[in-house]
Amino acid sequence: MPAKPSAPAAPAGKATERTGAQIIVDTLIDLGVDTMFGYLGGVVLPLFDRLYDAPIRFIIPRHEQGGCHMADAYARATGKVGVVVATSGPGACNLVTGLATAMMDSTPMVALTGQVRTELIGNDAFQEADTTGITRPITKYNSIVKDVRDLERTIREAFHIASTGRPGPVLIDVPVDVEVSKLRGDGRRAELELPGYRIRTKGHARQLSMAAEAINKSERPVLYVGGGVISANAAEELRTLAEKAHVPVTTTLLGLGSYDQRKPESLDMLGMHGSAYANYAVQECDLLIAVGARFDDRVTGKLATFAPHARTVHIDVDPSSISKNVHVDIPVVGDARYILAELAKEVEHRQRQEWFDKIAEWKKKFPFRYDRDAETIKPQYVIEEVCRQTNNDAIVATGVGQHQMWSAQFYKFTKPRQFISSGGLGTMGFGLPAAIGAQIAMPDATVLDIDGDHSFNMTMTELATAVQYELPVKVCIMNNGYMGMVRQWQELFYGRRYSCSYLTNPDYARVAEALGAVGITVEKKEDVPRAVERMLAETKPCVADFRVEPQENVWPMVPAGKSLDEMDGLDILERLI
Ligand SMILES: Cc1cc2nc3c(=O)[nH]c(=O)nc-3n(C[C@H](O)[C@H](O)[C@H](O)COP(=O)(O)OP(=O)(O)OC[C@H]3O[C@@H](n4cnc5c(N)ncnc54)[C@H](O)[C@@H]3O)c2cc1C
Ligand SMILES: Cc1ncc(C[n+]2csc(CCOP(=O)(O)OP(=O)(O)O)c2C)c(N)n1
Repeated sequence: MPAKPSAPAAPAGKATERTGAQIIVDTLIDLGVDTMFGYLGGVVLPLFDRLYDAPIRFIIPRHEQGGCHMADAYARATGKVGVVVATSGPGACNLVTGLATAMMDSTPMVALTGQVRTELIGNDAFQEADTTGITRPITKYNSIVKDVRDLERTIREAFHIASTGRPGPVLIDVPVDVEVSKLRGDGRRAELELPGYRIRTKGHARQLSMAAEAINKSERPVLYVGGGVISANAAEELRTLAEKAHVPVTTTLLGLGSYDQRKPESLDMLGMHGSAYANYAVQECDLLIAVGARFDDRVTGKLATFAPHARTVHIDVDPSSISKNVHVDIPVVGDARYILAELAKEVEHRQRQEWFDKIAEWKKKFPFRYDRDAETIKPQYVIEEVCRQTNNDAIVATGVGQHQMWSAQFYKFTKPRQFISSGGLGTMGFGLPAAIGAQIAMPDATVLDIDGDHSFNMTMTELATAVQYELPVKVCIMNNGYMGMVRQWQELFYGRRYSCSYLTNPDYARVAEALGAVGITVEKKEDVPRAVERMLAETKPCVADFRVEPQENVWPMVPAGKSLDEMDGLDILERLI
């Protein structure tokens, strides 16, 4: 267990009188915060006044949801805690989707919300909402500070909780009277008060040995790797283990980038829209080594028939994740980085020729494919072209839907923190603000938002934010006119009754131009490479509207409730040879 952190001694000169708002700003700076996102309102004006000349870069979105996704993506791109601010009532309520998104995907974030005066709480005061009540189930922890003496410690606790163990969003609600009340000295600083909050990082030595022994004995092992390996910064340790023991690696949607997909051991993504070779390998393996992955139903399909021949090792920092959905034979509770490094010391190299030959056959028979000869623009083609022209090196954010799955299938990721997507909540509208947050974090990187038209519609107003802060984000809209993923389900499971899944879209290039960005419309297949080149060369935010084939489907697909090896679309993929 790591040493319990304590609040550091007060910096010199702080024995003077400070307001709550000043304490917030001083504490954030002391915690290393240099960038924040958020929106103004009456009860946070004291805080914004103190931020006016603070050495913190403040990004104002056009909607609090956008700001929350920006802070989330900033955290995903850097591993640091993302910080978002909102006013009471409507401001705080607008954070709900963003907090739930971060909670589902275990992103370290701190949200600071203003609240009405302490004595008015519960009185239906102007712009009052029960923020802690509303956000309790969608935060790792939340609290309201009613005494300025508790403010600094509570903020320090929030950062500690958000960033340790299984990361997650923490919300601190601060009534405006606490922001303006004055405190001489440092308040009730002492130790962080977190009884019951214990993180196990090292794992049990015996369990570790059992896991290593199981790997050494296995003829057909598979590493099933999730977002936990990325949050643990354990990609290097994963590579060492996989190469040393010679074990194929499949990742979840959120684990993409934790293992270089160009390597021969990579099986790409598994699950509902994962590769056939990953899904078959999981169904036939004799040992499944899950690392920082949570056996989501999009991954397992029908639980009763998931990995039926496998013993299961599960490495996870959160004990409540273990045996939650799938029985685990060898649990190892601890930090993925430490555990993978320890395991690598104990495993032996084995050739496993038969196993790798079988996988090679599946890979040859069922690669991700699409009709390259089609006359229309296939979305997969655009994504492949974007991947080629960015040398597999861009940061890719997405919305939710078919384009998200094609991004996961056709952009080959090589490093962690490169793919930023809402997996657990599946939040349409995440893409553009996420790209903005990532671009703020990584000013020199090429940052793309590969988006669906309807996902983009939800938060496209944030293009104005990208313009204001001169962020060269590139938005590639896979414009099929439909809510494509919904249309696919209606085609396959609702007798092609396309109820309400088609909407009229604006001319996105003109919308982009009106907001001060660059707009490109691409209607012909032969124009795709040049359009991508132009988009990548733009120094302003750029929206490229690719008018893609409207009826394209994502294959393979494990229909909900089916086993992982009962994939639809394999015949279609085979015919495309
Ligand atoms: C339209 C749509 C389709 C989808 N289809 C697929 C699909 O086909 N395949 C797919 O994989 N997903 C798919 N998803 C995403 C899916 O819903 C889940 O979000 C995803 O599978 C969860 O990934 P994960 O298991 O890596 O979990 P995460 O949510 O990333 O959880 C991380 C796990 O790691 C643990 N952890 C965190 N930090 C550490 C640490 N330091 N050390 C050890 N453990 C740690 C956590 O406790 C947790 O258990 C889809 C989503 C959408 C919206
Ligand atoms: C906020 C939100 N509302 C509804 C949904 C349900 N949903 C999932 S995918 C989808 C359609 C997405 O359409 P689009 O963004 O155009 O992407 P495409 O599937 O066409 O690539 C919908 C409505 C969701 N995931 N998020």
